[in-house]
Amino acid sequence: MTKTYTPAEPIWCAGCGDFGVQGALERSLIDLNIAKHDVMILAGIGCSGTLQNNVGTYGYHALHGRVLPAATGVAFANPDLTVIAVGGDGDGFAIGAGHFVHSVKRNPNLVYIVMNNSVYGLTKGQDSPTMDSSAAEGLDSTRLALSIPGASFIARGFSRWSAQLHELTVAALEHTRAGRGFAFLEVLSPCVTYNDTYASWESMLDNLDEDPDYDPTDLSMAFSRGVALDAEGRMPAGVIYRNDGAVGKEAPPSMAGQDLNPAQHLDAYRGIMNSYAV
Ligand SMILES: Cc1ncc(C[n+]2csc(CCOP(=O)(O)OP(=O)(O)O)c2C)c(N)n1
Ligand code: SF4
Ligand SMILES: [Mg+2]
Repeated sequence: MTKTYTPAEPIWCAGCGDFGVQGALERSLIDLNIAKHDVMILAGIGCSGTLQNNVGTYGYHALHGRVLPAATGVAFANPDLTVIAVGGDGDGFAIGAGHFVHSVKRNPNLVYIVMNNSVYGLTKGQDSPTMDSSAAEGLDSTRLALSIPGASFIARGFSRWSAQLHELTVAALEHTRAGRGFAFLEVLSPCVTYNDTYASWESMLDNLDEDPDYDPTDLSMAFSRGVALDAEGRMPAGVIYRNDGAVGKEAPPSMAGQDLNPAQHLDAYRGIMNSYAV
């Protein structure tokens, strides 16, 4: 029984980028002084999703591709929780792509961390939507998110750049906890077993956080920089876009906060039941 309440040890291969993502998340929750019982981590299916097993907060393992609807439900049902959805690039941008688009658009108050390794790790190495292959160029999720009306926070980290990843995780949590909505953090998190991209990704990244001329509150600058970098075979890291005036989607009245005294609805219930009577 005790095991149920004890976080598991990571099962990732030695060198997997997901260790860095978990470390940054735990450190950020500690730095922001958020109690475990005020956090819920929800995960999709994949090597990345097992992060949820390792952290002693509330947790939920959703169906593959369905972590965002579940997380939105949690955020609406209990707005006092800090809700964090995690998953892989297959989970988020293949089977779950529709949910990703509409979550960015609706802007619920939750953090979404995608561990992008450009491969299906758990199922042993199939191409994912972000993989550059001979068949097709990989999708850039940050530019997809930028194109969706309502986008309020878009950032990219790299699991090897731990100091920046920590800062980005804190910034994402702060965005959501301030009620500004959906904070999307894509972390380049290499899979050493099926797609080891540590060296190639490091050489491709342009760290926007170190560029004094880059303004992350300027949507058109975010787009044009992303497109220009892509043309050079490169990609941005850091806070790509931030709307500090955004307002997270209002939760409908919380079930937990409602007076559920059945007596007050008795006449309505009787009316409904009577309407079925023959
Ligand atoms: C509905 C459904 N379809 C397919 C699968 C098989 N499946 C499990 S994980 C996965 C992809 C994992 O890739 P990703 O989301 O990138 O996570 P990673 O393992 O790379 O972290 C697939 C296709 C499943 N579990 N459920
Ligand atoms: S298979 Fe890849 S993604 Fe999965 S744990 Fe190993 S290194 Fe990480
Ligand atoms: Mg993956």
